[in-house]
Amino acid sequence: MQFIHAADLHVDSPLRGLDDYEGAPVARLRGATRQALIALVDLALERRVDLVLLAGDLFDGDWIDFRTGLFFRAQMLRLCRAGIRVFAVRGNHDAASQITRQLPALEGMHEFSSERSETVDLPGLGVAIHGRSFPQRAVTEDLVPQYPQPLAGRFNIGLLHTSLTGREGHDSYAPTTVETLLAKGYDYFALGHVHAREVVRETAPRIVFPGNLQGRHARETGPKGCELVRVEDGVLVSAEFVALDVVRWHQLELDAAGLDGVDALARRFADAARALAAEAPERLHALRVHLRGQSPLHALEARQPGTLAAAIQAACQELDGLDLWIEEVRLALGSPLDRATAAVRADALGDVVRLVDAIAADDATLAAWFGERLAELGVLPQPLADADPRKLEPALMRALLADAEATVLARLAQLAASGGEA
Ligand SMILES: [Mn+2]
Repeated sequence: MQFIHAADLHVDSPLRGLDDYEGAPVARLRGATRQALIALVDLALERRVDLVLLAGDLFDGDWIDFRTGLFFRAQMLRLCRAGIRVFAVRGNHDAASQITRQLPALEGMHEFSSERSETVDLPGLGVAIHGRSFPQRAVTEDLVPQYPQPLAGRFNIGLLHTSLTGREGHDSYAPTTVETLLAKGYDYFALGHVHAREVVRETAPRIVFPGNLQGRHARETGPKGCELVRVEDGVLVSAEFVALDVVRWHQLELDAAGLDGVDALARRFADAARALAAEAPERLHALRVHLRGQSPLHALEARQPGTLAAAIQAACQELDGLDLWIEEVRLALGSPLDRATAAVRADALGDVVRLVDAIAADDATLAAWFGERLAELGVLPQPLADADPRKLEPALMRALLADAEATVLARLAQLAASGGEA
């Protein structure tokens, strides 16, 4: 008996803000959640699995129109026609209360009740599946104690959308603990909700978050896909991760140390990008580039803002045979000035360094200063939406501040060198 376990498909996730990016492959990015679902169904058919288990957040939220639901149903129909049964629970994003449109049920696909947990017994396969859907978005209680007892003589699977004991970047929903899961006496927990893949427990029972099927933005990096599990005579004999993503997101860290100009930067970027895309050359790779370190590059950027991002875009043009898109280039370049020496100067250079030190004195002062500056800007455009001071990490604010300082100092130094008034 073989089954696929996937979760967090977020089909037709809107990927807001893409239109603000120049040259973004918008259609391919927006279509990626659909293509990944097609790949999942292809895999199920190829491997002739018996079951497909979907652990919630099949959809991102209420469908804009019926097309999302019809597309999803057509894919499930491909499985059902091949005799593959589908079992699903709803999570916080597609809770019963969230989806207002409905389509005729599909014979062969079972969606677990949102009112109570229930068991589907499949004696022919020697499997029992236990599950419950979220009735509304915010499920605050532990659902596991109400899950049914395991059935004797079956491989018992618990299908559950949960944040478990809490995971960074994920709201706490249907919280529970590994101990509570163990006490249940099941053989496998097919979890959903956490978008980063995590094998919480290897075996007896195996507890897995497969991660989402397709990364949706630069914070959902690396391979995304599903679990393919084989059970023989009631015993799990193999479990493997299969990547199904069509767009792969990366955060590429580039050290600018030792780079003296745009040519050197382009070469360093090209080498790093080639290495990164080599793992899966057939996919579209979306990169957020972080350029860090102390380098004369910061002076180039200060003189002509946009130079470094353009150098990276230019390098990208020459990478034939690789499917790459630069989502964003973030700069955190250090000032080559000796800050300690600059801080005691009586001129404008000293003023800048002392001001930055005062702002960055502690996290609270830093957050308050960023809050005031951002408030002055009013509503932020979408690419800057995560610059909301309530969401910013102190480390990121310090990096932004250091970058701004480097820019100002470089301009001041330039003015001084050309004999202008600083
Ligand atoms: Mn999700």
